[in-house]
Amino acid sequence: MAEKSRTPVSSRATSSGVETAHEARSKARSGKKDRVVAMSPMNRQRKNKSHVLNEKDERPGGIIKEKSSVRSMAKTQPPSGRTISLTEINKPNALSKKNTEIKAAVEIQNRLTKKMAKNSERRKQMAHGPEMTAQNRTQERIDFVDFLDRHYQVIQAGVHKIQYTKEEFENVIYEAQTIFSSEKALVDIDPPCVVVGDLHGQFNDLINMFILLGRPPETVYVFTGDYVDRGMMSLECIMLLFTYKICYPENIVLLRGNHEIARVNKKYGFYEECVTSIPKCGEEIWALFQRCFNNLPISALIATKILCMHGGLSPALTCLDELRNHPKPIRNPFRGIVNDMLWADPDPSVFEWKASSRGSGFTFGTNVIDDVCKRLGVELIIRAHQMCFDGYWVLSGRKLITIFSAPMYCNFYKNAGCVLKVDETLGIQMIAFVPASENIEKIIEEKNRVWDISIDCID
Ligand SMILES: [Mn+2]
Repeated sequence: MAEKSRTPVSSRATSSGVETAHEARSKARSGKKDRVVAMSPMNRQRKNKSHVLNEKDERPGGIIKEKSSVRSMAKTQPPSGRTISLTEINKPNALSKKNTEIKAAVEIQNRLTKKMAKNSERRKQMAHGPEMTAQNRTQERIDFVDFLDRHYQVIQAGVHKIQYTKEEFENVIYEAQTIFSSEKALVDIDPPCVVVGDLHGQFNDLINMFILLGRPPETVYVFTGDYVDRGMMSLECIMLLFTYKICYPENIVLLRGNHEIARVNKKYGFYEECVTSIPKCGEEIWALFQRCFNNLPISALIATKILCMHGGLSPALTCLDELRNHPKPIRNPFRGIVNDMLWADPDPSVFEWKASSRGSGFTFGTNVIDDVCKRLGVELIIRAHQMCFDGYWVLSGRKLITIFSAPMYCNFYKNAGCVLKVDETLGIQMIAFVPASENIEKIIEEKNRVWDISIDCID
């Protein structure tokens, strides 16, 4: 169990090692339930139904209940006081590293330098649009690595927005767009990697995740979309992710979600955030983002066996090559394979296909999941798009997993967030981020959250 549950998180970011489920249970029995964070889906749902944020009674901490063989839980104890303190952020290397790890890091760095050189060469060769050329002529490029660091430095209690200049927006959007437009609609990627679900502007949670699981290029990420809307810090999320894409294009995949569509994010928060927090040119920057979003890839394929997308399946998805070669940019999709894949939801009660109550895309039954996996030769579908209280939902004999990575969604739900870690042999670990139960009111108030980690393994 302990072996299965070991991750870079437990070895890097924790001081007290791995606690077994048995230990967690006995601790819970003895009344120390403050740090035991996972609970059964049933219990969590029951609790969440009657909770609003200001209630002072029991928080979404609970006792681990092993429900089935699918669910073997272990708990890693984070270092005490796991807030994102500035000291920790500024000293990522304080986490003890063995020599071998340092060597590995140097190798990664060397590989990365080569990739970066290759990529910048590719960018230079690419034909830029007229605006792009004007942009390059008139403006100095920003130092993207410094720019990345700034995102970690400014996050502290009381700082909830980052002020970007117009030049920074333009630089990041144009550079990112150039890279996205050179990617296929279906991106092939090798494991190991971490697959992440909806973020919805929860920037502090995103930063927390990078600190806990490693930042690109050290850890490779596949994000499945919905970076913007709902949350307060969509701009920070998208600017950080785009900058990672610019710096390490081979180590991070950013897929499109249904909220990376103009008609959606005009309505659900992103447009508002742009016009209120960017002086004078908010509308213009919002429009630039939309043009960039049109170039985002739709789907990722990990080691030819795990297919990732934001929403789900489409009746038009009959062949992966067709999807791979789908032309981009894709402006304002409202029907067809791309639209379906951004909007669809699984529903075990549906036989085959049914028009979605969302007003776009379909819901599909488990027989569709089985058929599509067989037809496309994939073993697993990973999608996001629906909030789950445990952060994940496994369907159809492990053929489809839903993940949702915005814990305490909208500061209203008491859900966990979850990401999936895919190893070289395509083993999957679910890493759930559960808001800690101590001082939760204070944490919410300061918009700085704490994640405890629980790790589920599935066979
Ligand atoms: Mn969505």
